[in-house]
Amino acid sequence: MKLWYDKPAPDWNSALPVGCGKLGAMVFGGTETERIQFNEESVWDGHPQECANPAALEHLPEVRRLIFAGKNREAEELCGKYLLGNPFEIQSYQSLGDLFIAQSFSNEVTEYRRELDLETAIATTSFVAGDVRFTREVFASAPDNVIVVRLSANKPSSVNCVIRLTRGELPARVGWDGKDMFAPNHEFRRYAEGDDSFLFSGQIDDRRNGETEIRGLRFASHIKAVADSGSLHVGDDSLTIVGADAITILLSGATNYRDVDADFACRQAIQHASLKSFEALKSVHIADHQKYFSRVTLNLGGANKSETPTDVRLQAVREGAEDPGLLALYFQYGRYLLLGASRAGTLPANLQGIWNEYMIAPWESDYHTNINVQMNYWPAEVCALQESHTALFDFIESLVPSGRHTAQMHYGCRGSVVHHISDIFGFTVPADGMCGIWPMGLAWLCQHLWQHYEFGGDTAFLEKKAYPILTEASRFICDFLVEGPDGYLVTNPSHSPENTFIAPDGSRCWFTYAATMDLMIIHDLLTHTIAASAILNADAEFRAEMQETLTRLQPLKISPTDGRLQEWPVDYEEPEPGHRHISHAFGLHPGNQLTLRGTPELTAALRKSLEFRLSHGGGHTGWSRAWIANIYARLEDGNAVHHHLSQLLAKSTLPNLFDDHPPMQMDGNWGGTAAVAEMLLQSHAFDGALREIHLLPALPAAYPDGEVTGLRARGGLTVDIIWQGGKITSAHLTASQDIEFALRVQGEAQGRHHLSAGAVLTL
Ligand code: FUC
Repeated sequence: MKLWYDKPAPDWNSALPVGCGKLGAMVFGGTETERIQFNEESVWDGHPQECANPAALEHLPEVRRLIFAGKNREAEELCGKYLLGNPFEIQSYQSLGDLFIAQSFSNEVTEYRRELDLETAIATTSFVAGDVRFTREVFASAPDNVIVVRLSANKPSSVNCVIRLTRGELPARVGWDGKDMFAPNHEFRRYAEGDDSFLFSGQIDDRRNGETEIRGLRFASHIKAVADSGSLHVGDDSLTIVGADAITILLSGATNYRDVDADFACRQAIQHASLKSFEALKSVHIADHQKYFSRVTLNLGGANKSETPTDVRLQAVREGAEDPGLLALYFQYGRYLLLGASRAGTLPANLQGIWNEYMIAPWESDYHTNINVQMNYWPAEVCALQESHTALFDFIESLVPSGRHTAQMHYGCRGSVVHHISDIFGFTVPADGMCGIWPMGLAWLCQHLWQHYEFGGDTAFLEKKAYPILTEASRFICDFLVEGPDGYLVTNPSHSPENTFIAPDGSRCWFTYAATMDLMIIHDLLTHTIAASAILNADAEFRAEMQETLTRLQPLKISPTDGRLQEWPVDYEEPEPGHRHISHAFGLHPGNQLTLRGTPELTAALRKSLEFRLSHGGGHTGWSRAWIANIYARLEDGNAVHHHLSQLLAKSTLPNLFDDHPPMQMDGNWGGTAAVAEMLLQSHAFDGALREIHLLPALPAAYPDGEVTGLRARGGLTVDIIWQGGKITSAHLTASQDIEFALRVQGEAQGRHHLSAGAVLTL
């Protein structure tokens, strides 16, 4: 379980990530110049502000009228003018800084290797210069809240180096919008402290549009070097170490986002960590990481290629080679990355997880709620990282008050709403162009709260955390729905994420009513809120209202001309038939309104829609490809899953195995990880029926032999499976609570089973 390379990283996309949820770093592994670019999760430009647009509500009735009258283009003009928030943009998540370590060697460097060990969460670079072997270890410690860098050598007094801590110093690189992606907008001071420390401290200058007051976050980063023998010298710009046996550098980072003084927080973290030896820091870190990471193991068979560098293996896959071991590594890397980007009590993983080298990142490295942030957490429950999932729940909860205000101001609705992008300052209004007018973000996010309950069975969590949010989202939906032309309840305005259609007058439009994805998300949300209110025996009246709403919801439609599941209520022509979003697949995955056996016609129609998308170039972004793999897993087509996962590796994966949207975006990693789990285990309760646990539902022929342990199924089961020659040979299902379920193995029904808490079913 190692990613390894025989050369230093030429760029960020080859550097290796470490992270502990709050702090993250990218290790380049340069020999003479080591660069460690680092992040702290809350280093965001911007500030909390009123963004609701008072004009929105006034124009909503006219927008609705025009859409129902088939005047989609006219409606769109009004949407653009009046329905967006004010302001209708968010600012970027930023890099915190860089640590540079300069070492000079008079001899040639040989025996170079850099690696990331997923089991210890340590990035190690080692090489020989002259007759000395140098080793550098880097890890991000969650228990100690610091990044630890250790430089050592196998001969005494050999470590000489100059360490610099800096921020935003890199040469300009211009992004797609013509802006310098590295240009820092900060007030900033760097200085040495004491005889072994260096720090920077400053504030993000977030003044825009004539604002005079700086309201940006204050940030800080401190380093302290602890040398084993040798001498340590503090200069104006750097720390110099001469003749040490080894040195340990402790690096901290913080902002005042959570009302703490950033400098104080850094100083405190370093003080605590410096009470421990390097070995103690390391063993506490490894134990903490392994507590989560080692819960799941996976072997997909194939030749052992661990002696081949990871980038060489990836290149071979790009050229068509089969490498099941690389996919297993990619799966575990997805788990590693989620642990690195998201822990209980942290902010959730953003578009780049926690790793971002820019000041103005692609898409601001934000929270996109029309698939991306949800995909980040698809593997969380099934892959036994449920604690990481809770970071998302805290974030969702934090958006509810602002979403309530937006619901009132923009739609005159009760409840709470989130649109398609957000930041850490409670942004919930429509933004970022027409595709921002999509009030389904919170409704979709609620699926995650319900899932956490389904997997873990924690009724206190359901009652205290999940249900209040589900209710807020459901109230908004019940108020937002209006009666459509066929007498059913519909959303209006409505659009299918980021996709357009050709209206009858020939114009290309975003908005209609009742886009299929809206209907599916609403079905998902209301079904779960109804179930939750029944379990908790709460709000009987509202439950009845939701039940009534569900029965009156516009039904899904199959095209009478080509048999595809329609993306919109009208069978519009599509200007971009290979569009990256496959939003009308929501009902099959990640929802379960459609199932292979429960809704065969709709599911077959969806499959046609998917095939149509693919035949027009669909799946061209990493996350889109990953989603398609998940959808095929639900369609129980293992060979298609294998094909799309291979394409994900071949076409959308960078040398450090980060997903390449392009550019780098981490949702594809997590979507791919989830797809591997989805091909091995599914667990659904369809339409209120008994939960079905399906072992190896979509095993590809390419992985005839393998073993997985520790996957989680809904209903509180932990599942281990061994298969050989394409057939299951044994399985253990361990129950954490009483459960009655229907068992299915590789497509074949295997009867009903009952397990009491603690019992194991052995096959
Ligand atoms: C959605 C996607 C894009 C990209 C962006 C961050 O808008 O359609 O492909 O992933 O999110």
